[in-house]
Amino acid sequence: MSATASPADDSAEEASGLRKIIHVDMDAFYASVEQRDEPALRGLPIAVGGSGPRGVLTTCSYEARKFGCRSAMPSATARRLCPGLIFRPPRFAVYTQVSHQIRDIFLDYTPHVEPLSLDEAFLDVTEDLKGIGSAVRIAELIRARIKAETGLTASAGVSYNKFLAKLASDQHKPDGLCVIRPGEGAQFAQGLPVRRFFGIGPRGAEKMAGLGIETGADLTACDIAFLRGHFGAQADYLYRAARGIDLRRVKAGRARKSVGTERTLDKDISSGSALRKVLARIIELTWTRIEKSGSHGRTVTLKLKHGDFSQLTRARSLPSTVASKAEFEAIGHALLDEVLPLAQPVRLVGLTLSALDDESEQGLTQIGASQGSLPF
Ligand code: TTP
Ligand code: MG
Repeated sequence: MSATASPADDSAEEASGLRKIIHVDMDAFYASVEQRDEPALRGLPIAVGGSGPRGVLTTCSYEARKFGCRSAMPSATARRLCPGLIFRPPRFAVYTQVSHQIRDIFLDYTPHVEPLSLDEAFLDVTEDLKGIGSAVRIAELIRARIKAETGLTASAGVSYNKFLAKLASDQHKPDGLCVIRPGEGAQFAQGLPVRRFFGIGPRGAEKMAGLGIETGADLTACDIAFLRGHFGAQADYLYRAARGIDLRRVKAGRARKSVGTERTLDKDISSGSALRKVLARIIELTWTRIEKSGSHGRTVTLKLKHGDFSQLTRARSLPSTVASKAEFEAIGHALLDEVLPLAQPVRLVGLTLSALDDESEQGLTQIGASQGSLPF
């Protein structure tokens, strides 16, 4: 492996110049909101999510993290790790309202705000609306205002691209600020385990480990042809990221990517007729939300999660937007028919409309929009 070949548009990277990017991410977001609104919970290990036998944590307070509790962990596991764990159900309306509050704060400094979910966003402050000039100063002001106006803490990362800013915001959590300055990015990325790279999930990290790639430094030892052979479309991103380079621009107004509903079932089911009934209810709920938000989308995705948490999805994209509930319904059921009969019973059913062509400002994401028991 050598680093001779490089992605074709390397020169564009150099030509693009440095930008000032901030990534802001609220700390233990849902759990912090619950502790804010119920002071008796402050300082205690708490989780937000279903407490029943099939519940899953959406998140948990830092006090609970000391016991090993984590987002997406089954509630039963979390309770074993932390017997005193206190559960609260999620209150999405409150989280959405806080999300709007922080969005309004960001917009005071720059119009270039790209929300990634209810609690995090990228800001491009290369030019800022108040003429402050310093991204670090802006990040400090934003964190102070979030605390003053919402009573919650946020962590921020400041750097010259999105990849590094996001890594930085995670570096000194909670209530932290980290700056990766020009010239420091490559070294920072190379010192990290690859699983910390945005876009590399546990399976990706495992595959890399199999190839002897554990850290960013190991990635830089791979040439682009090798990476393309193993990682296809992701190769150029990885090649650059390991060098602290990321060409992606902050794109404003990308809050809403999909409208979807997921339901965790009381009992695992495998019968086609029972699943059709569940799907019919999900279609009703989702279509109401699609209409309420004025969304128009072209892709319908059905998701089924099995009892062992393995997942199956089927999607269909139309040349134009789904025009009616009847059409949405027909596609949803056709997707279900494609996977029947099922090899194993399912615990969760979800249906999503995506490839939206609206730029609605509601700030909902798939996570925030989930209903019933939580999806993860
Ligand atoms: P995160 O920012 O990933 O987590 P967090 O804010 O709870 O904690 P951290 O301090 O590490 O940033 O997600 C934001 C919210 O999104 C989180 O509070 C709950 C929700 N969420 C889920 O519903 N399911 C999930 O699997 C994750 C990761 C988050
Ligand atoms: Mg967060």
